[in-house]
Amino acid sequence: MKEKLKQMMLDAETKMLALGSLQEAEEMRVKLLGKKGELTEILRSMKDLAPEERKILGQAANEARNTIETALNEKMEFFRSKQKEMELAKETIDVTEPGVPSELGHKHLLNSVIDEITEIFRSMGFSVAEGPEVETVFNNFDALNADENHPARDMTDTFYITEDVLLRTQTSPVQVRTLKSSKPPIKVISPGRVFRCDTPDATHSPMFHQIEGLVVDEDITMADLKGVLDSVAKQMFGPETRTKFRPHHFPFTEPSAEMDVSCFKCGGKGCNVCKGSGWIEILGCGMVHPAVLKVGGVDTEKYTGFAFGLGAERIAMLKYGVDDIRLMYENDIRFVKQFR
Ligand code: 2NM
Repeated sequence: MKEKLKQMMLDAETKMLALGSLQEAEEMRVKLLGKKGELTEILRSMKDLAPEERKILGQAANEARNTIETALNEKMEFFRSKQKEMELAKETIDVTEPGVPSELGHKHLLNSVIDEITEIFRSMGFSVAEGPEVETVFNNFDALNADENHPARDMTDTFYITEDVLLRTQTSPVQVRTLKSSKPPIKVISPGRVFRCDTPDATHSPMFHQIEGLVVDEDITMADLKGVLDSVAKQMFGPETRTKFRPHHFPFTEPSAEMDVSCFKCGGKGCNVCKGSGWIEILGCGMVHPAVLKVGGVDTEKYTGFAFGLGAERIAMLKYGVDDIRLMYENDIRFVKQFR
C-alpha cells in the first residue's frame, strides 16, 4: 500500500511537469483526488488494515493529498494568469491605427430656409414673435374676421381639441396676441408650425411651417406692402427677380393679393419649375382688415397695416427641387445629407 502511494506520488510529479493547460490540470485533479480518484481508492482500501498501520498510512495519504493539491493549485494558478495575460495582450489598443471618422451633423433644409427668410426680415427691422401651437378658436378664427360659416372652421379641416380650443391653422393668432400686447409701430414676423386636417400627399401635410408677417404704423399703404415684399423676393431669389400682385381674398385682409415671383430657374421664359408660365406663386398678403385691428385694440383712425403669409416647405421645395413634402419629415439620411 505504501509502495502504491509512493508510486502514485512519483507518477503525479512527472505528469505535473507535462501539464499543458488548465483543463488538463483539472482532469488530473479529478483522476487523483476526485470521488473515484486513485488516492480515494487507496484510502478506501485501508479499512482492512490494522489500526496502527492505518494511522501511519492514513497520515502519509493525507500528506500526499495536501502535496498534490498544493502543487496542482499552483499549476492552475499559473495557467490562469497565463490565460489572463493572453487575453490582455489581445485587447491591447494600437493607438497608431487610424480612427473611425465621426460625422458632423448639420441643419435640416427646412430650418435653413426658415432661418434664411427670418434673417432677411430681421435685417429689415422686423422682430420675431412666437406663440402657442394650441390656440383658442377666438384667436385663430374670430379675431381674424373669419365669419361663422367660413369653410376653414369646419371640423373636417381643423384639429379641434375642444369646442373653443384647437391646433392653430395659421400663425396669425401670434399677431393677434402681438396687436393686443404692444402699441404701433409694429413690425413682426411669426415663423412656426401650423396644423390642418389634410391627407398627406406630395404637396400636403397635416403639419407644416408658416412665416407670417405684420406691419402696423401711421400711413402704411399698399405701396409699403409691395416695396417690402418685392425687396424680400429679390433677397430670396436673386436681384433680377420681378414680382407681380394678383387680387385674391382672405377674411383678415382687404384688399388681399397673392404675390408671384418671376421664375428663378428660367427667368420668366417658362420651364418645368414654373410649369411654363414664367411665374411662381410665393405668398398671400393684404392690408389688415380694420375689424382685425380693432380686436387687437388698435386705433383704426390713426393706424393702418399690411400682413402676409408664406409656407416654408413650399419655398424650400421650389428652391431646392424637392418634389414631395413628406421627404421633409422622414429624416432619411440620404435626403437630409444632400442639403448640408
Ligand atoms: C396670409 C395672407 C394674408 C395675415 C394676416 C395677419 C393678421 F393677423 F395680421 F391679420 N397675419 N397674417 C395674412 C394675410 C396671412 O397668409 C397667406
